[in-house]
Amino acid sequence: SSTTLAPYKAEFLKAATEGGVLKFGSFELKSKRISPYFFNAGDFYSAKLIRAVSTAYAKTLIENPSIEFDIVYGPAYKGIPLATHTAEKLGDLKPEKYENVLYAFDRKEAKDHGEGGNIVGAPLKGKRVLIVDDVVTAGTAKREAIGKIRKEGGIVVGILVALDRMEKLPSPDGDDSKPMPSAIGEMRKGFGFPVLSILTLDDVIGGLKGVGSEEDAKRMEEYRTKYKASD
Ligand code: OMP
Repeated sequence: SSTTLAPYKAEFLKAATEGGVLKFGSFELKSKRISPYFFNAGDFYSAKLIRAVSTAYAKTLIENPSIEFDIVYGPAYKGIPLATHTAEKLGDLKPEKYENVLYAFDRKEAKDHGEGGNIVGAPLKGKRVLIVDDVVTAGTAKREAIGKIRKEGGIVVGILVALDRMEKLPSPDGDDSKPMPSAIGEMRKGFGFPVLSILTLDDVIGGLKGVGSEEDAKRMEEYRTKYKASD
């Protein structure tokens, strides 16, 4: 609940809400679900919001010291600034541990001239890679990122996102009314490495109580119930 949210998480939620990163309305998701809210990490485009983002990502990693990594990797496009800012903030907040941390990201299109290749930044081969991304809904984009990193010889050791939307996996037959397990829960079980989120949908709904509009909060609660996981 909002009362137990760590201060850096509460500040991140406040920045995302005030900065218009968290939007209310009607949005079609990658999964085709129609959501009354959308978290657009592409809208963290001011110096103030970048600081809120890099602080929240870096502090989450500092608070989970058992996840050891060489490279912070952000999937194109929205993961790219997340990776560079997180790496910079890690080195800033805890240089004794993170000063030599590296970053990398992928190209959406392979480059066939110049230096070539699909990866920009630190070479992934044999390195421990931490993926930073925006949101987990179904986990599809994260599976693609893992595949790309492994193809380059990188070892994925964890994923960190801003928001866990707490949704169930899509049903294979497309019938979303069927009970299905949690998307992030299945990622955690299947991947064998930690999948962290700074905020969950519960945190967001709890944090909006008495702040945002009653109507938005009610529609978010209805959506949460509709796509709630069976486990
Ligand atoms: P997966 O859960 O890995 O399929 O990723 C969902 C992707 O959808 C995210 O990486 C975003 O690109 C996008 N998305 C958002 O950015 N914000 C949201 O609130 C919801 C989605 C989404 O479409 O589910």
